[in-house]
Amino acid sequence: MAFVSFPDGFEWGAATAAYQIEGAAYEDGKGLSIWDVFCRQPGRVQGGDSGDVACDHYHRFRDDVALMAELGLQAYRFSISWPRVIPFGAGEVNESGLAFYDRLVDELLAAGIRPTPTLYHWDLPQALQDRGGWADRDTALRFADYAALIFDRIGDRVTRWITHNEPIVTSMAGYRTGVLAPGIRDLAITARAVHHLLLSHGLAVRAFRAAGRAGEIGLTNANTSYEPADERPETAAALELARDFDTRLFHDPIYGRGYPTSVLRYYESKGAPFPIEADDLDAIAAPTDFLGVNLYTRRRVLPDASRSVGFDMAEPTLPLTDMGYEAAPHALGDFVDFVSAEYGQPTIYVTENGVADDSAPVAGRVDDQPRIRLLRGFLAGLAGAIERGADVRGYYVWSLLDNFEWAYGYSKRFGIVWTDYQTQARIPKESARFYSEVIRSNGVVL
Ligand code: IFM
Repeated sequence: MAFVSFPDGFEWGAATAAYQIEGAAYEDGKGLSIWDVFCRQPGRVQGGDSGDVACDHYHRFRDDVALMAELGLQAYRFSISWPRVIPFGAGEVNESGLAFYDRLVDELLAAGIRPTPTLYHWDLPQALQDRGGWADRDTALRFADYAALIFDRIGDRVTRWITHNEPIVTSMAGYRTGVLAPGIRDLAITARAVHHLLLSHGLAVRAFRAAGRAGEIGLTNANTSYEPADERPETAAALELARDFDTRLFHDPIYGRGYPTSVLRYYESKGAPFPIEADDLDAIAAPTDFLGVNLYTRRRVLPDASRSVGFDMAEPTLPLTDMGYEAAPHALGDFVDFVSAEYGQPTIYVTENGVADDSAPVAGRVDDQPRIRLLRGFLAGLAGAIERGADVRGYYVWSLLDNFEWAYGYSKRFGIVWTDYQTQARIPKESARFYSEVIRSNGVVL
């Protein structure tokens, strides 16, 4: 048995998102989001599920914060529902919605837990989607207004902000493959969405600096740790292409490098140019304070000349989790090594990492050993990356609670706390106890 410790002051948290846990989809003046609409379209979400009630966190947040405190959490990442606070995305502000986030922030602070809000975790006001959503440049401008409103309202108490959660998923799954809301499949619209998402991030960062609030702000993306499937030089080239289309597409512009040429060429060759206007790239590169890293797995890359992108993914070789992801404990440390070296050792928070595992209660106990095993490995890898020089300051497990897993409905359970969707009872799983001990000892036993 070995004990791997984390640096003093390392911060341990858990993450959730508004649509996945809040419920109260039609209460207190909240406007419609694209997810309210998407869930009602037949065949879009497994089991016809929706976030109408979800974990009912909107009504139970005080109990949930008390549970976080019992677990010893030091930080809590949640998202703000844009249509809850600005029902039509622009214009009229919903005071009851703002008051909810006021109360949540106060409750967290009273429990000694750092609030870490994400401004956008996929629930765009439907009124903005009706005008084109992220394909429309105006959405980026409205996002900056919304961000300024939130900075103004809770910026006196919040010291860590995330602009967007996973713009790669918002754009690719929302507008290219159409598996997530708004369910569009169009490459030209995807290119516009990518650019306007990043632009909105940059404009929000500028609004944050203009507001003169203390604290740090950054963007969180979804990442995969790519590995070459074999030792051939053409595989090494394919690996770099995969990184261009994934990590670099969303990180290079943030770090002032513009879009990767390979990606721009691909989109242009398909008649889907990025709608870049003067000053956009400067706005997108507005200096941030940290990089948020979400990571769940690795993928192995192969060259594939028959595909216009020039690469493909090899078949998995590791056991799969309930999400069908390879159980690759080394992936987190590997990715952090890569991204840290690639962008000059930025400050990093791991803003999501976790495991889908459907271990269920037996006599009131949820013994989710597969999750614990994988979390242990992820954390050991992360400690290694820190040891090798990455500036990682904190980690948020995904997720605090089992919740609405988007197109999978309630069929996937990522929580360290079991949610009984019938009674809304919460049962901390064995992984919650494991995580509490990680926090208490600031390290992990291997
Ligand atoms: O549930 C999602 C979350 O909303 C975004 N990142 C990945 C999680 C697990 O799939």
